[in-house]
Amino acid sequence: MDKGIIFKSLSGFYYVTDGKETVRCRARGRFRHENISPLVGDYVEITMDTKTDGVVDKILPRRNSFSRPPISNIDYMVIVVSEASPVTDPFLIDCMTAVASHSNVEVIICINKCDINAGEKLYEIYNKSGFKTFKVSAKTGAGIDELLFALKGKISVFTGNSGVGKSSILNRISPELSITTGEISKKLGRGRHTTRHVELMKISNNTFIGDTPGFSSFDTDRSLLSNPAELQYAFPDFAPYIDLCKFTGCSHTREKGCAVLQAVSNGSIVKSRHDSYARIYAKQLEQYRPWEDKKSQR
Ligand SMILES: Nc1nc2c(ncn2[C@@H]2O[C@H](COP(=O)(O)OP(=O)(O)OP(=O)(O)O)[C@@H](O)[C@H]2O)c(=O)[nH]1
Ligand SMILES: [Mg+2]
Ligand SMILES: [Zn+2]
Repeated sequence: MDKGIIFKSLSGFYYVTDGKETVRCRARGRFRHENISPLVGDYVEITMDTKTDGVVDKILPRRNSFSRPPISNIDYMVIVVSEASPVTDPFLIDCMTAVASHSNVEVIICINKCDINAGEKLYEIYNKSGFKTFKVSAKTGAGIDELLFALKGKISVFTGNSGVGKSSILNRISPELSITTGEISKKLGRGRHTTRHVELMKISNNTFIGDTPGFSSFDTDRSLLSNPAELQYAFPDFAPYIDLCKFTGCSHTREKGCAVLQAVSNGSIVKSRHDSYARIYAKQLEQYRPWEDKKSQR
């Protein structure tokens, strides 16, 4: 094998597959000197040392990368949510969609536990806002085939609040994975999350899915605390109205005659989406330090 994708990183070794074989690799010392770490999701060139072991020589350009969880080249961020216990707060979903948008990752909303609660409220919000939205049940298997079909040939990462059923859906997709799942409430003293490390599971030839522990660990600070003027572009459902808004530098939060606010009041933009935008915007204004923003130092 001379090239492949890193699907697992453990104790300083990178596990590379070309879809057929797996090679356990070290990274060239050069990477450490240049302060670069190979990431799960990286496409790499390798040199074989023995039949089973090799060295990562080169990391091909990444289309995106995250530090928490450490992963790259994601096609889809699958935000797993639920209206059964634990109920997902739309504000958290909107933070994640903004992060995804900033990082050039497409979003899929996956409403799980539909055997207990059909998730109509969340479906209404996200389907209407233009996101691919699926209703599934890891327990009964309902909707899982449709979800899987959408993920074919892509690298996807599951994120979502702890206990929402990310690992359970993966087990339903591929029972032989046997990922540990569990009730958070019962795990006293052993840490909150069941899922700890990041690994891409190979579902079929070019289809990979990564499980991650709850929302809190996803890389949110980088994009959410950046320039407030850019936040509007992280809400793709606002796009047609941003173009119509005639005020330069409009915050779309209180200006009279703002086209975005008008779209919210006539129902073209879902109100909870705009509420989240305004909440993140206010937080950004509080913390924004223009003199620390590289782009404004030009
Ligand atoms: N009724 C029902 N229960 C589910 C469903 N999916 C998952 N569960 C249960 O919800 C609990 C949590 O599921 P996990 O798959 O561990 O949740 P997770 O999102 O991976 O949680 P973390 O790894 O902590 O982030 C388990 O007890 C599952 O059996 C579902 O579709 N219906
Ligand atoms: Mg899990
Ligand atoms: Zn406006």
